[in-house]
Amino acid sequence: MAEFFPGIDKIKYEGPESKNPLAFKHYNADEKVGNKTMAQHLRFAVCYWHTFKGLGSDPFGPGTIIREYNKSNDPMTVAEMTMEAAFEFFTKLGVSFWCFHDRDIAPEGENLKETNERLDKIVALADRLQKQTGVKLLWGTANLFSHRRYMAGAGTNPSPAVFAYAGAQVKKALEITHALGGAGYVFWGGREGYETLLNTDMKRELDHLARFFHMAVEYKQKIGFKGQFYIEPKPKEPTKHQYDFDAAACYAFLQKYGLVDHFKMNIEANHATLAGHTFQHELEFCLANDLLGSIDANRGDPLLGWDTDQFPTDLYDCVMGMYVLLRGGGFKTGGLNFDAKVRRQSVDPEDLFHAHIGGMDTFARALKIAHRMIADQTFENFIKERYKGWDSPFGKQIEQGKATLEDLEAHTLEHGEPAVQSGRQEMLENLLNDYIR
Ligand code: XLS
Ligand code: NI
Ligand code: NI
Repeated sequence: MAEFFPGIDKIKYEGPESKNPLAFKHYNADEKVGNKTMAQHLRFAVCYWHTFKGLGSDPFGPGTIIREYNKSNDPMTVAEMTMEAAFEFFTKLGVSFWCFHDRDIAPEGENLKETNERLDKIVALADRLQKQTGVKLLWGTANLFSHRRYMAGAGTNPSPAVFAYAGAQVKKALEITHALGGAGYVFWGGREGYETLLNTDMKRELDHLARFFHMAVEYKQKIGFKGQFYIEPKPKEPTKHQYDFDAAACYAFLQKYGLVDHFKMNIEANHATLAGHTFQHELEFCLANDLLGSIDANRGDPLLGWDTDQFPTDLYDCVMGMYVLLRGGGFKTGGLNFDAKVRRQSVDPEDLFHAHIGGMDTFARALKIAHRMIADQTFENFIKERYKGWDSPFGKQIEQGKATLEDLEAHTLEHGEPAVQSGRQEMLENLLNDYIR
């Protein structure tokens, strides 16, 4: 088999003192943090689309990156070489999982039948490589946003014919995810949104999207696919108004349409910031509502207002993310998928390794820090103390729904002006910085 990343060996852990850029300084797969190894906690996944199909194009110019595995005029040969390169990369990097869209791994044919035959061929190769290497599928998904037929959405398209095409595509994507033993399946609403209400029936589109999800749930059950379904919120891009704006909007949608038992969230850091939230906020909302599922690890740029999908290197943000995740008991079916791309000038294959090593090291540090924060209960104890009034008989009465507005009035008349207490934000921020060393 050809080697696509020659000169790069399996990436090793060399410890924080190492100066080798192609070694881990913090991620030590088998090292235990609490009762799980780092690998078990973090469940890193490499995404197929940015890492192997992304070539650095932007709105101002085509790709800048030339890869060996693209050097053929036959699209199926390219697909096969890319799959081989991908598994070489996963193995050398030492990740346990990968993620893909149907259209990342195999090119579309002349019609759906030919497209599905192409998929089957590549899936057979992926299956073989998974077995050879032990790398597993974290989740699969369908690309319902690139082809022009989906320009007005897939499950929300004004045309039932497009809705049907998308359904057929999801049917196949579920089958191949199942065949590859996927631990989950993601629905990101690529173009499920709108540009102008002058041409959009919002209510009808939302009803249709719910139907679409119900059909997917039914088919999942029919074929016995046990993987977790996730919705991935994003507020804008590509459409101006995405229906899956943030975790709260998705939760409202799932509740209204009776879908809440079938989905968790896949939270992407850069989507959270696009929605005007922090990564931590989105995860905390999921924790509060039993929606924690999986994570698309990346970051935006505070000076750029779009989904820049950069590799996560901001330790502070990653600590806050891990702090929520660990408090929620960690990943079950999910993992940390690097939905991130190297910059346009990072044209060497080696840059892919630097990018992932940096992201993995950052999350390994964040894991250890968050673990210590929780072991010490520093912030939890502060919060418990701050809310302790609610544990009094009066507080309990309210929480249990046994108090009326008249009771509140009587309490206030008796006790007078409530005492105020400091929120101690600066002290807590200083304490947090003591952990992040
Ligand atoms: C795009 C999304 C996409 C999903 C999978 O912004 O992050 O990559 O993760 O369709
Ligand atoms: Ni994503
Ligand atoms: Ni994204």
